[in-house]
Amino acid sequence: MEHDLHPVSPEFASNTLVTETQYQEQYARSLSDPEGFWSEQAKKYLHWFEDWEKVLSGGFDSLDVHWFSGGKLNVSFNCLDRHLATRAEQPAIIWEGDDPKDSKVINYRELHEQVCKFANVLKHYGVRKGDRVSIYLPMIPEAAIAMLACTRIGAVHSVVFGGFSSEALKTRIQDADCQIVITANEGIRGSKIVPLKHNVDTALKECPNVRNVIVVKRTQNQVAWNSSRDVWYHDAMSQIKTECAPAIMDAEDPLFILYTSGSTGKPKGILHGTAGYLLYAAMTHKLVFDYHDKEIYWCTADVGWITGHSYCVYGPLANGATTLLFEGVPTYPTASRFWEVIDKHKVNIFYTAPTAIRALRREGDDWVKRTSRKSLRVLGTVGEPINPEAWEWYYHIVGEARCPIADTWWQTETGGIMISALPGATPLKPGAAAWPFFGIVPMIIDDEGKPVPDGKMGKLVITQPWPGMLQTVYQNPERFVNAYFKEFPGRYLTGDQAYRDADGYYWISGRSDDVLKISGHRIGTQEVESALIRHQAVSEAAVVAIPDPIKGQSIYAFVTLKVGFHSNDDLKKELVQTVRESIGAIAIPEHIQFTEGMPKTRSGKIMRRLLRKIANNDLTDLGDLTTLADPGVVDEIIRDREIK
Ligand code: 7RM
Repeated sequence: MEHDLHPVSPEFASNTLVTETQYQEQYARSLSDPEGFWSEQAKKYLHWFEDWEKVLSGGFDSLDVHWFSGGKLNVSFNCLDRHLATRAEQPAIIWEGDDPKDSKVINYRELHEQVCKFANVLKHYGVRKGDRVSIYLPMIPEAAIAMLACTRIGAVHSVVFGGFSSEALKTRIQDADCQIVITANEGIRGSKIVPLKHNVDTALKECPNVRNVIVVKRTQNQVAWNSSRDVWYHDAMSQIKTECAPAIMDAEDPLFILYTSGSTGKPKGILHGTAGYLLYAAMTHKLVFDYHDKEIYWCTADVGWITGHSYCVYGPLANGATTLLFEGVPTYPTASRFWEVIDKHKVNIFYTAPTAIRALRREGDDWVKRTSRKSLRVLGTVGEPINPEAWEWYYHIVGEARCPIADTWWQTETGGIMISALPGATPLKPGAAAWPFFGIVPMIIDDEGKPVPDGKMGKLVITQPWPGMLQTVYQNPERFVNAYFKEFPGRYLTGDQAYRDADGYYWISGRSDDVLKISGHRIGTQEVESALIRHQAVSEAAVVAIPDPIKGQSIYAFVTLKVGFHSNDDLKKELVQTVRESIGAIAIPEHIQFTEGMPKTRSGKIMRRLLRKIANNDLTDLGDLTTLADPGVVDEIIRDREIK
C-alpha cells in the first residue's frame, strides 16, 4: 500500500524531546540493554522511597515477569507531593463541565489536599491496604481524587464506566469483592441525566459485602437514601484531617483492576501493578505527546476506560502536567464544543478517538473553522484504526496541517501506548500507528506462529515484557495464561491483525478475535449474546460486527426464538432493552434478524464466518457449506438479511 509521508511543517519539525535519529538509537539501546535503559528511565520519571533490587526478572517463557522488585514508592506521592515544591499553584486539573458555563481549576496544592482528605475518608470507612474500591463516577474531579486517594493508602481501585448498567456494575463489584462504592447521585452528559446512584442501589441488592456507598452530589435532584450505608462525599470531607502520609508500596503491589472484554466469557479484570505501570504511563505521556512544562493537555477519554486511567490521570499527573477533564460530549451544545474548549483553555495537546473525529467531520467544517485552535500543537488518536478521510480531516481542518498526529495503538492490557509516532520525530503515514515505543518488540506471525514477511497481514504479538504490561487477570491466573500466552507460548498475543511495511511502520487493521470496537468501546460478541439469551423468548443468539461509518463497527445480531414465541417489532425493542440492562447502551445491536435456525457445523458450532458475510451482504464465496448440519437454513438467512 502506498501512502504519502506527511512531513511535519517546519515550525513543529522536531519533537524537542527526541529526534528521529535519537529514536532509532534509543530504541536499539532499549532492546540491547533493557535493564540499563529502564533503570535510567525509572530514576528520571519516578520518585522512589527505596531503590529496586532488580529491574527486570523472568520473561514470557516462564511467565514470571517482575519489574523493579524490591523498590518502594507511592503513586499519589509521585503524582502530587513531589510537585508541590515547584508547582503548587499550577493547575493540575482543569475541569470543563457538561454545561459550557461550568468549569473549574484545581491546582496541585488543592488536589494534594483533596486527595489526602479523601484518603482519610476511605480509611475512616475501613479501607485498608489491598482492599478493592469500586468507583462509578461521571467525569468530575472527584473521579481522579478517588483514584489517587486509593493509591495513597494502597487500596486497589476498580473504576466502572458510568455508561455501564447496574447489572454490569454488579458483576464487577462481585468479581473484585469491593466493599466500598464511590458514586454520584446523578451524572450529566449532553444535558441528559445518568441515574448513577439508582444503578448502584440496584446493583447492591446482590452485593452483600458492600459496607458503604460514598456519594458525590453532582446535581440538586433527590435520590433514594439508605442512611446506614450511604454517605455524602461533602459531609465526609467536611470534618476530616488534611494530613495523610502516603503508604509505602512495593513496586509490584497491585494498583488497579480494570475490566475489559475478551472473545469469550465475562469481562476480564485486568490487574496493573504500581511501579511498572506508572513509569510506562508517565514516559509514554511525555514522549508521545511531546509534553512540555506548563502546557495544557486534554485527553477526551472517560476515566472508566484505560485511556482515562493512563492519559487523563496517571501519566499527566506523574509528569506534573495540567490535565483537562471533560464531563460532556463532543456535540453538546453544538458540534463546535471540542474546538471551543480548546480555545477557552488554550489547549496545546489534544487526544481523542477516531469515532469522535468522524462524527464531527460529518457535521461540516464550519463548526471547526469558526474557532481559532491556534494553541494546538500536537494531536492524537486512540481506540481503533483511523481511516484516511478522518485522518486527513483531523490533520488539515482541525490541525491546519501544522500539528503532527500520534495514532496510538495500545490496549487495556498494555497499560500504555505501544506503537505510535513520536510527533515531530516520526514522518507520518496516515492510518499507520507507525513505530514501536522504546522497549516494545512487536512481531507479525501467521497461524503457525511463524513471522510473516513485511507487507503481509498476520497476528500481532509482542515478544518481550515491558513495564506497563498487565500483571495478571484478577483472581484468574489461568485465564491470564490462556488468553494471552497459550496459543503462541513465549509471546503476548494482542488479538489484533496487522502488517509491517518496508519502512517498519505498523498498520493495525482490527481484531482477529470476537472482540468488537464500537465507537472505540471494547465489547465481546459473547457478552452481547449472553445478554440476548437472558430474554425468555430467545433460544440462541449470534452476534457479528458490520462496518459503521461513524462508530467504526456496529452490532448485527441473529436470533432464534423458542417455540411459541413470534418475532415482531415489540420483541426487538425488548431485546434492545435487555442488552441495555445487562451491559449498557454502548452494546445495543443496530440490527436484529430473527431466523428459524443457525448455520451450525455437525459438531454444533455456529458458523460465525458465514453469518458475518451475510450480515455484511457479502455473498460472493460463502465458502464450504458442506460441513453444515442443515445447509437449508442458509437460504432463509440470506433472504431475510437486513442489509441488501
Ligand atoms: C486504548 C484502547 C484495545 C483495542 C486494540 C485494537 C484497538 C486501539 C488503536 C486500535 C488501531 C489504534 N484499549 N485499537 N488503538 N486499533 N489503531 N491506534 O483502546 O483495551 O479498549 O482496546 O483497540 O483492536 O486491541 S482497549
